[in-house]
Amino acid sequence: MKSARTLQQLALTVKRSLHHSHPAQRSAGIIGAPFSKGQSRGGVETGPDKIRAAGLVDRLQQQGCAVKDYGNLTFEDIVPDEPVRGSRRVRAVGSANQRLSEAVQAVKKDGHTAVMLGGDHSLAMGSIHGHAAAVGPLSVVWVDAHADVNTPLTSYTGNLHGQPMSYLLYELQSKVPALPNFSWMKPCVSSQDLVYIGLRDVDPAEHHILKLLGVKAFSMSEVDQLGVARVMEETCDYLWDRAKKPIHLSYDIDAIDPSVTPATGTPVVGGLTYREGLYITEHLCQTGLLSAVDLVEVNALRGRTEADVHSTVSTAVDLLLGCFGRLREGNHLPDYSLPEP
Ligand SMILES: [Mn+2]
Repeated sequence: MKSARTLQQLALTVKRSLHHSHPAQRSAGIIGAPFSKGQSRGGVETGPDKIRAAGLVDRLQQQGCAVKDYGNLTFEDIVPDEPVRGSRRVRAVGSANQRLSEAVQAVKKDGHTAVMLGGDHSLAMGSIHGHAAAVGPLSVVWVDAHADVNTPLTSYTGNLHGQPMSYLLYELQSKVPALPNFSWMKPCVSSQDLVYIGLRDVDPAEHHILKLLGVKAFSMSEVDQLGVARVMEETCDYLWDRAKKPIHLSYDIDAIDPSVTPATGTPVVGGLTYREGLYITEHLCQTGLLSAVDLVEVNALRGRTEADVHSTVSTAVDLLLGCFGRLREGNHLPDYSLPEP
């Protein structure tokens, strides 16, 4: 009886300390990936510097998060880079992602939560590959208007930012042709360890793939039906049913409604509200399992006004702060003491 009570108390203490785990215990390792060749619109390569200029590093530090900024990666210009099986800039995308994968591995080995600032969403290949290479099997939470799971053979556009998940999933390997500069790339995600949130623009082939593999997806219909709190509860229940693995959050800014984040390459109406978008980050942060975050597709040249760009970039910063412990109820550092009169 006595020991049962002690155990119960211990469990309670552990639960409390988990719930109150402080952001100061986290550290962010930031990698800028100014890369835009996974799609055809210029401007997305300025994303990392725009997000930094909005004060990301200072604001993370102010909330008690240790930060190491690894700077921007540089990518070689590869010419010629003729289309392969209809896919464009394949060599540049393959080479950039190999570099990014190595950079993410280094950040993970230094013990940080990796933060990859894109750049377009083709960068998720290198980011997730590097993350998995460093820590082992992952849970992937993909927040996006699009599923980005076309194969090179199903893509309408030939843009690799619409294809990264097809290269990453074990189950699709027989459907993906060998491409130049991709020999380093090995699939590393099981379709049962992937959850989509925010989908509302899914191609027929992508929809077929999601159904064929039984991928868990909360489209905007499910967000409407269940509410974001239930979506996040079910997301974690589903992912943890097998094992509590490190979480890779791949956040495309176009998941948020274009009324809030218009400065992006492929905006789609009917997206997540600012509050829903933020809630996803708060919830994943509180799991204590968030191990890497991508924030991609911020494109300052796609905003019509300065206000468009500001709203998009500041939302991106807020999402990242949410990933590192910022709470809307307020935060204070653990050593805070009230001034004595
Ligand atoms: Mn995307």
